[in-house]
Amino acid sequence: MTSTRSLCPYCGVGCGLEVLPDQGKVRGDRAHPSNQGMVCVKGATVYEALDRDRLLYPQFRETLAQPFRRISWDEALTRLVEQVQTVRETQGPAGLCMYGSGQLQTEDYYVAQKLLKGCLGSNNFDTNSRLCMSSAVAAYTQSFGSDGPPCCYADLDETDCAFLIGTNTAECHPVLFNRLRRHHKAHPQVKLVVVDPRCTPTAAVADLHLAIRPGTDIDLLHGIAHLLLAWESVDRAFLASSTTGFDAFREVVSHYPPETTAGRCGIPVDDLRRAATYWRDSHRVLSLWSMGINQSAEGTAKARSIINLHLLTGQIGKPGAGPFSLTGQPNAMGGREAGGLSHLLPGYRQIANPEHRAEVEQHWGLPAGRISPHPGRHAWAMIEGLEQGEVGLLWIVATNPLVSLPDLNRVQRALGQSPFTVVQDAYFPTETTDFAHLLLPAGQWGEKTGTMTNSERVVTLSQAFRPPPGEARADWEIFAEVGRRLGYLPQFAYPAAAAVFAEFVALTAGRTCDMSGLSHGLLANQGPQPWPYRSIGKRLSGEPQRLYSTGRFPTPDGKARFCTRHSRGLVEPPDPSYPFVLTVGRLYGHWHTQTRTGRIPKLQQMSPKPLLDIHPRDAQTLGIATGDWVEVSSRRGQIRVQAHVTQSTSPGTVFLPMHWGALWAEAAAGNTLTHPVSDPDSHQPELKACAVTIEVLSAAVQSPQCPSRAALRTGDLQESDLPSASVTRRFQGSPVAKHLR
Ligand SMILES: Nc1nc2c(c(=O)[nH]1)N[C@H]1C(S)=C(S)[C@@H](COP(=O)(O)OP(=O)(O)OC[C@H]3O[C@@H](n4cnc5c(=O)[nH]c(N)nc54)[C@H](O)[C@@H]3O)O[C@H]1N2
Ligand SMILES: Nc1nc2c(c(=O)[nH]1)N[C@H]1C(S)=C(S)[C@@H](COP(=O)(O)OP(=O)(O)OC[C@H]3O[C@@H](n4cnc5c(=O)[nH]c(N)nc54)[C@H](O)[C@@H]3O)O[C@H]1N2
Ligand code: SF4
Ligand SMILES: [Mo]
Repeated sequence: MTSTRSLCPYCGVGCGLEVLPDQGKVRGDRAHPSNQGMVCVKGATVYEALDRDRLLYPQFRETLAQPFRRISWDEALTRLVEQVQTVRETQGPAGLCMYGSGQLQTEDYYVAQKLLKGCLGSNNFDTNSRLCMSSAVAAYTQSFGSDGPPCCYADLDETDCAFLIGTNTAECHPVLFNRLRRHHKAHPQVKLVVVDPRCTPTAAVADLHLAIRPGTDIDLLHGIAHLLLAWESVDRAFLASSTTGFDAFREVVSHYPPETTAGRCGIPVDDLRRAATYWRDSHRVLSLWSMGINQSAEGTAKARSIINLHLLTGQIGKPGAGPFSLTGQPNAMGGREAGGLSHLLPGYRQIANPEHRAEVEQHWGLPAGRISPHPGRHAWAMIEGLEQGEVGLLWIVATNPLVSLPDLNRVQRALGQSPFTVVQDAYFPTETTDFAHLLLPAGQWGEKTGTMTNSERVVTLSQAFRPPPGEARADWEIFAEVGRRLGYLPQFAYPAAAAVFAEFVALTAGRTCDMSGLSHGLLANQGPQPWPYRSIGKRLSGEPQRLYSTGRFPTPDGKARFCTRHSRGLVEPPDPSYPFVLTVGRLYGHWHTQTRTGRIPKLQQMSPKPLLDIHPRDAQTLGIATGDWVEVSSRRGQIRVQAHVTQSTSPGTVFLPMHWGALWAEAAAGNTLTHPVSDPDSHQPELKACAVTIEVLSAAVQSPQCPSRAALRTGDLQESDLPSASVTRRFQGSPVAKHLR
């Protein structure tokens, strides 16, 4: 039986998979350090989506009103290159945009940076990571002087107090949560605190659940700091040797006394005190956070306020402690390393830094001054650029923005007037392919060899085990071919992905994310490795890697910086016209816009339709029962879904899963309602909160169903095999299984 070592293409836990192509299935890779054989239901079933509704050939149409026609790769690339040239001549490089994804491999990312930022001179490369963890990047960079989560998964086994804020780890990082729960259960003194407006499966097993009002995280965190200072439970030595800005911070948190703070957060003051007591009494505190923190117009300050608590108590750089941002997508981390945001360059470098630009230009064999000194358009600025007629080419790769960007009606109008949109995806149709002029078929997981980095900085080689179907090609190969056709032959003469990786890691030498000792060969032979992994002075193998254990940070003075921002609250707080806060997030069994999970029967059956969670008290006021159709409206649009009356959400807050775009339900996309206002530092939009009103619908408008769409998505669904017995058994025994239906 042949098997191939691979990596789960879903979440940032980064579970190693062993693929058994002969049997058409996968199992957890016991040799992988990050999951040790565990997988969740998404990883276990991923194989099943490989051959469903794939985009197989390049297709083109002049206008969005026309049908697509199949064309050759040669014609597709000729048209693309012609458009690039036209835009360069008429609008300049600033008219060229690529919108990518944390689901690309590092090699894809790197070649795209070289093409856009290097050869074409356009820094307009951004990704869906802008919607995901850019606030964490900004927070680490501002507080520590560099990006990079300082912790590792072994910390989950060693902590005395896990402080989970704005993260539904049980559903979204299930294998990590199981690991944490094992430790929690085995050591009754270990505390698990969950801060979330909803009582999620994560919160359900916590020692303390703080159901704060959406958007009051900074109040809570400053309130905890206030108490720790009042109790003098701070690490004075660490404060003196390793931090700056403490006096200003103390002044800020003096405005957050317990009673006022608890009132603003909507929690009992005793619960606030208890949370602070856990911080005070625990030797090792590990904070985990994700989208409840990052997706906010003050996401950077929220994340930095978590980091503040670690600086205040010296809880960093030691086992079981530290501020740990959980990355969502499988290669969000690799994207950061490769410079995959519009203000970054490879190797955690900044566009704005002239030395960084010069280093990269030299590495790429380009003339000095080629890389523009101005950061490019971030995701939403690309939409604005389309509105203003300043974007002549939008090239969308491995993301489905017609579901995932905020204010979808506005996004549709903007894409509707795009002169030339390329969509490079593995599946067809998606909501976004409706807005494409040119479709390029991409090979996906298992069809291309490349690397990804998970939340704990472990780099894994994901090996191909089958060729791409039809005429699909690896993303990096498509970028390289375009580069060669534009005349950059030496820059894009890669014989294989291994050569791309070799060139990339050389550019990380001496940086925080130093991977200069890694290669595809080494990763294939020795398995996944965490960075830093230098070519000289090789890291100590077998030692969990933590950053900042010396108390020195990569800032000019070597000290970490306190964040001294006050809480501002939500951009769009509820008011009499729009009295509820809508929060949009995830369910265990689905992945984002369902391009894969929607095509896997077992997962479809787990969560067959979108439901709006509403608290019994609110449901009673509105006269809503479970199953009733409701219309949810914001200042930007309406959706229609069935209600699910449940205690799992707080009064005043309703929850909708993000997984149902126009292809999967008639009018249920949460982002029809959300607004695009974003954090000033990270430009991450406030996707977690907008004000809505809810109305019960009459029977006449119930259950809208469009037969063509229903057929489209169910046409080829077949009974599938269940995941392999060992995986299923392990999963059923896990805490997640017990809490998820
Ligand atoms: N099953 C599944 N797993 C996934 C994914 C998936 O699509 N499906 N996607 C992956 C990706 S890309 C990501 S980014 C991660 C996301 O992982 P998570 O961040 O864990 O998931 P979300 O459901 O987006 O949001 C987390 C929680 O934030 C809470 N929240 C909302 N507003 C606030 C607030 O103001 N304060 C606080 N403290 N909490 C708030 C919500 O109630 C929600 O429970 O998941 C990854 N894993
Ligand atoms: N309101 C609200 N909105 C949100 C969020 C939220 O919590 N609330 N979460 C945000 C976050 S954190 C994220 S990460 C985004 C996710 O949103 P998206 O990125 O839009 O969602 P996906 O469904 O993961 O889209 C990935 C696409 O890539 C394709 N694909 C898969 N593999 C490959 C490949 O190898 N190559 C190519 N070319 N294509 C491939 C898939 O078929 C799919 O179309 O949504 C964001 N939007
Ligand atoms: S926890 Fe994440 S990486 Fe692991 S199997 Fe599940 S989806 Fe894949
Ligand atoms: Mo994400």
